[in-house]
Amino acid sequence: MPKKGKSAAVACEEEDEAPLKQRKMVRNGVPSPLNFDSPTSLFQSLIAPVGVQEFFQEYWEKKPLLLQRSDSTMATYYRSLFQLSDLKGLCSQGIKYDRDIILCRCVNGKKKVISKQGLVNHSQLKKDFDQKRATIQFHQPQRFKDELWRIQEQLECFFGALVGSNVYITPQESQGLPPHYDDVEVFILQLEGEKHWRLYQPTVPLACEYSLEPEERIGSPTHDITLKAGDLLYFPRGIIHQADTPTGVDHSTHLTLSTYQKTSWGDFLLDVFPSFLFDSMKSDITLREGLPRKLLMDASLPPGTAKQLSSFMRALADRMEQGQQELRPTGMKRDFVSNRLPPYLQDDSAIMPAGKMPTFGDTVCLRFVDHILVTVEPSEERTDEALELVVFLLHSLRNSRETHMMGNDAEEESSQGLRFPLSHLSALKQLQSGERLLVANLQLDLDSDKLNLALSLWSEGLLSMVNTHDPSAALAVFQSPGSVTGPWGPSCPLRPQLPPQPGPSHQLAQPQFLDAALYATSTSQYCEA
Ligand SMILES: O=C(O)CCC(=O)C(=O)O
Ligand SMILES: [Mn+2]
Repeated sequence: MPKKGKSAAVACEEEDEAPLKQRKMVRNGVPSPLNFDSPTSLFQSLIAPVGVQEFFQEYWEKKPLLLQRSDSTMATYYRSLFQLSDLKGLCSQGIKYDRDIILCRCVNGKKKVISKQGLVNHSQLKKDFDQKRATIQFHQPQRFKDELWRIQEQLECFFGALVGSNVYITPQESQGLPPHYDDVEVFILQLEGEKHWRLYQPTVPLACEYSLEPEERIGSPTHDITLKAGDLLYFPRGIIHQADTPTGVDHSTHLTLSTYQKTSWGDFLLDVFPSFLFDSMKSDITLREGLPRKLLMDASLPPGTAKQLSSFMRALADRMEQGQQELRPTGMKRDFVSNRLPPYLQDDSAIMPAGKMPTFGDTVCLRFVDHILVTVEPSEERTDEALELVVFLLHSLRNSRETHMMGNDAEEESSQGLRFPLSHLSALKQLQSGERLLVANLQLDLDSDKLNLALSLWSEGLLSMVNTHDPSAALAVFQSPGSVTGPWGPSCPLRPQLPPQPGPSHQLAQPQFLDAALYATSTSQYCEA
């Protein structure tokens, strides 16, 4: 989300996007010690007094960081994020076992799931909590709690990766989960009461899968810590851990923020390599030569196969290094953009087209720049002879907050975005860099393309006008060679007739007035929760 107070080249701010009041106060009146001015300032305030640079140098993916605050403002704020007493209201909203809540308890080193089905009844939940001393694991509370939505949305901008969360509420003298490690980087925020944590040396550093680890394999703890309300603990994926609520503490509530699941170099390579190889086959005949006859029928591969493959790989590596071929991490990009939280906004109208339609003389810039990704992908109309590439501008403006991180594959339902010919890539990069520029100065050959691009982005709610119309710029375009009649002249197929009607919330205001002349076609039907 664009922010106020940045340099003109980067910031392209609008009054309506984040009222100042919201930045300073939580809606229920609890002052926020977090700084929401930018994704970096938010992260900085989350891990203060440690600095961002120090964090990434010393701790990230390396070792745990414990921040003991003894700060009543922080404790009050953390408590406001989620507390045991919130469950009553949440139960009345129709939360379900399994999907939203799991009840579990660690007994003799084993996880016992106290399974229930259907809707959660608050008095039953309370009974299981008090009498069975079950831990309540609440999934993805940012779906219900605005302040968590606000925090996680900013963290997703900061990391450029999905950020999920779980709340764990554990009664006195109880433990919910046996020793295990997770496949995510975690930030544990102690919201209520106290929790005793033991951390152990990883058996699989930077693990890429969740796993239980039997007590006899974990050795003695490297860290033995008690978190109090307002404290924060970070540890990398793979660190073995277990936690219990000590005697004398009524209950513990903590929030686990998690990120960087499947965001490793290996995952990136898995994403880019198939398309890279596919593209290379177009130009390298040796990759298209046939396998030895019946190779697949042998129980083991013939000698020399691995050598042959490794020589292909070396040639591919050289090719990659020369940089002639674009690397396309399309799967990861699409997964992120289509599953992340939408911008934190109180009012859906903020994502509707803003102000009047742009013209050549307008200075414009992208809105919600942190929520926009550009991908280069093969056109669906690809042929064997030539690989036609197209550009997609994908965004998360209309993603569903209600299903965030709930495992529904949003991408299948909607590949949100606008599709452009490859010739539009430079202009899109220009805009994506945060630059404010005249529509007339977009890096495209044809004036009609410049205007089409501006109009399609504006219709999608992604473009805002920075200044009032500049008639001299418009005149310059009217008079430029190749522009015979001007943008709205009689021969222009793009002449606007009606401004688009904003649809109901979560629906795209279709740029119907652009009809067939518009290259950009929305591929999105938008997620309806
Ligand atoms: O509270 C617990 O029992 C464990 C919580 C946990 O494993 C986590 O937050 O990752
Ligand atoms: Mn865990």
